Amino acid sequence: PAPVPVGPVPNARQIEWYHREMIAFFHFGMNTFAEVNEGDGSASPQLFNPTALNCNQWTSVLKSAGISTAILVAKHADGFCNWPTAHTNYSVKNSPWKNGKGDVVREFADACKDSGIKAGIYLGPHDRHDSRYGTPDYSDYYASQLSELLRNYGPIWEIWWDGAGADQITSSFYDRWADTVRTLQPNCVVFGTKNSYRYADCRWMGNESGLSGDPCWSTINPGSIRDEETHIAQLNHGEVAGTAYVPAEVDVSIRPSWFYHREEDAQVKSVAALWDLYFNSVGRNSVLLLNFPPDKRGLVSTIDSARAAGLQYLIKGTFKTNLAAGAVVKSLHPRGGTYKPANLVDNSEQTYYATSDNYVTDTITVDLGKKKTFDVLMLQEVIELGHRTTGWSVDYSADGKNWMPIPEATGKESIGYKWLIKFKPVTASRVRLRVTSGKAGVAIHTFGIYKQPSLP
Ligand code: OTN
Repeated sequence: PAPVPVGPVPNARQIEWYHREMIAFFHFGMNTFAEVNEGDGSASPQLFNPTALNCNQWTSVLKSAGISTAILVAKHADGFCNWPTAHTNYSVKNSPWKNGKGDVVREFADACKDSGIKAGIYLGPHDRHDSRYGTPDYSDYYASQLSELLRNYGPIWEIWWDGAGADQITSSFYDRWADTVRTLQPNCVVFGTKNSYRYADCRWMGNESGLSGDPCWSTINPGSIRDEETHIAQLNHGEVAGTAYVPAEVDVSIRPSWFYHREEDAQVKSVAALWDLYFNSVGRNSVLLLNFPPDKRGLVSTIDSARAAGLQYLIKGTFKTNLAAGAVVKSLHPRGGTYKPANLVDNSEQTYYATSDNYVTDTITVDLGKKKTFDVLMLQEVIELGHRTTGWSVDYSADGKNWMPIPEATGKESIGYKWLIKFKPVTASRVRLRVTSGKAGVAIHTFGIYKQPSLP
């Protein structure tokens, strides 16, 4: 029989979300033209006038970056709406762009649809323009806008409820708004913060620098999301005994700021920095939400797109070949049946290795048949069965007798959807995974070792 799940487990939205691995964020709006990061809501709609907006260019950047999901800021805290909403005059319809006939959300949604990219929406709960902010009338206003966006632009894959400045938005606001989301778009993932904690499919991870915790559990106590100021460490690491399954989404910008500023053209993250970022987010059981701020033309800078393509080159080049594929794998406590040790290296997520129910620890030895050099390690648990393993280390051997630890892969705790580690290249004919503690028997579908290509 199959192993029984332990603790909180992901819902269908979360399982799909994890598999996206990387999401693009597009911060574009009045702030792009006012050249600020958080406008106070007083900038004139006359300022909004992209000269060459082309969302197909945005999606082509994502294609070369291997990113298949994107979230657009429809309204940031300055309150300016990127679509011609019926519910305020503070929008593109009063701008000179396309004589007020333009709709950034439409162009974004259409470009995503045409390129097979899933589209999500950031609709800022905080609003510094609308005088109703924080009142029951604001709840109506926001709900109406949410309905417009969720009814008229096709499938919306994720809704982003930024907690910034949103403390006046109580849980009753979110009860209503979540009802709108669930009714109109049942499959929509919710990024929840503060008082929207009850609806969160994914959580903020506690900083905007792209650094998830080690360990990073998908489980957390909901109160840690609600009371984020005093629970930054819990957001960053998750909580191994947390009562809810709310994994971390890592929001970080490819530039210092969320919105475009020409002065930052020299500060776009390097490919090497993005590679570290990838390991510190995707490689730590989290999803990376990487921001590309389009400029005043309405285009993503070629600097940003080249760096993102460089990251994809490294991802593809590294993970194309699991050097453990086809190796002979043996373990101390196999469950038997279809849960074979060899499933760890068969490049399939459908099959997995499991221990017998009597064991939460194990030693799994991978015989590569000959010496191989590698500098990256990947582990993937069967997330549908909950977080199981809570302690693990990886060692290698060049002769099959003497085992050497990989220091970076020693004394690790969480695994989850994906755990990646990079280290100085080692050459070995055998590698072993020692599972030293767990909440339940091992259930891992992938053990991978890889060699990084050199930086592009
Ligand atoms: O000044 N801030 O609002 C701020 C500065 C640095 C890091 C975070 C924040 S706000 C924070 O943003 C998160 C997304 O990055 C989440 O939405 C949190 O709920 C919010 O409080």
